[in-house]
Amino acid sequence: MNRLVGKTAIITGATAGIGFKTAELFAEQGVDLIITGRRKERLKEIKNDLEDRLRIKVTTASFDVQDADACREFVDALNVDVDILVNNAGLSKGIDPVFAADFKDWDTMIDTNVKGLLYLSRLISARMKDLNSGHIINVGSSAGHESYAGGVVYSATKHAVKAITESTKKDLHGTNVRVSMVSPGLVETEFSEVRFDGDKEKAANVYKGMKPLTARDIAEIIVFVANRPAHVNIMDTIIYPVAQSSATMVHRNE
Ligand code: NDP
Ligand code: 8X3
Repeated sequence: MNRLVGKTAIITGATAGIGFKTAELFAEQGVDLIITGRRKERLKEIKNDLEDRLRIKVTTASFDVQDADACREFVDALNVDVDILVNNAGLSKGIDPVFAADFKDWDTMIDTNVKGLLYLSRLISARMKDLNSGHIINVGSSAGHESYAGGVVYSATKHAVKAITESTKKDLHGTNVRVSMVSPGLVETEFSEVRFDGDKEKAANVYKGMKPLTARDIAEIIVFVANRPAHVNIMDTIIYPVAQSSATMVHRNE
C-alpha cells in the first residue's frame, strides 16, 4: 500500500549513495522532493532526470549542512509543508587512532554528522510540531551502536545521532510527528572514497571479498519506514550485509 503519494520529502545528501537512491525510490512512489547537497550541477541533473521520468516535482538546494546560516536560509525559503525529512548527509574522514588523528577531520565529521543534522532537525521539527504532522528519519550507522578502532569520532557522531533521535522523539512526545533512525553496516557508495580522500584502491579494499549492501538496500528500508501507517513509529533498524556480523567481523572470500 502506498501511503506516500503526494507527500513532500527533504533529503539531505541526495547527490550520491543512499540519499540519491532514496530520492529515486521516493519519486517512484509519487513523492515530491526537495533534494540537497553541495554539488549544484549534480542536483540539477537529478532533478531533470526524476522530473522527466517520474512526473513529480523536484526542488534543489545547494548548501553545506555545516553552515547554520545556510540551513536557516534554506528552511526560511521553503514554501511547502514538509512531510518527511531524511537527515542523510554525512561522512567519515580517516581511520586513524585517537592518538594520531587529524583535528580537521574530527571537526568535519562532528560539524556535518552531528551539527548539520541538528540544525535541520531544529528548524524542520518546529514546523512539523506546529502542523502536528511529519516524519524525521535520521541515517545513523551500525557504528552508532558499536564503536570500532580507528573510528573514534565517526562512531561518536553516529552514537550522537542515536541520542539525538531518541531525544527528538521524546521532545515531540504527544504530537503526531514521527522520529526514526536507520542504521546501516557496510554499504558500497562514495563513502569509503570520501573517507580515504579519493584513494579508490583503499576504498575498494573495504568491500573486498564480500558482498556489501547497496544504496538501494538502504533506500528501500527508508521508504518502508516512511510508508508505515501514521500511528506506527519505527525507532531504529540495524541492517548488515549477511557477510557482516559486527563492525569488525566481516567474512571475506580469499
Ligand atoms: P556518499 O558519500 O555516497 O554520500 C554522502 C552524501 O552526503 C552526498 O550526497 C554528499 O553530497 C552529502 N554531504 C556530505 N557532506 C555534506 C555537507 N557538508 N553538506 C551537505 N551535504 C553533504 O555516502 P553514503 O550514501 O554512504 O552516506 C550517506 C549517509 O549514510 C551518511 O550519513 C553515512 O554516515 C551513512 N552511512 C553510510 C554507510 C556506508 O557504509 N556507506 C554505513 C552507515 C551509515 P555533496 O558531496 O554533494 O555535498
Ligand atoms: C559506516 C559503516 O563500518 O564503514 O557507517 O564505518 S563503517
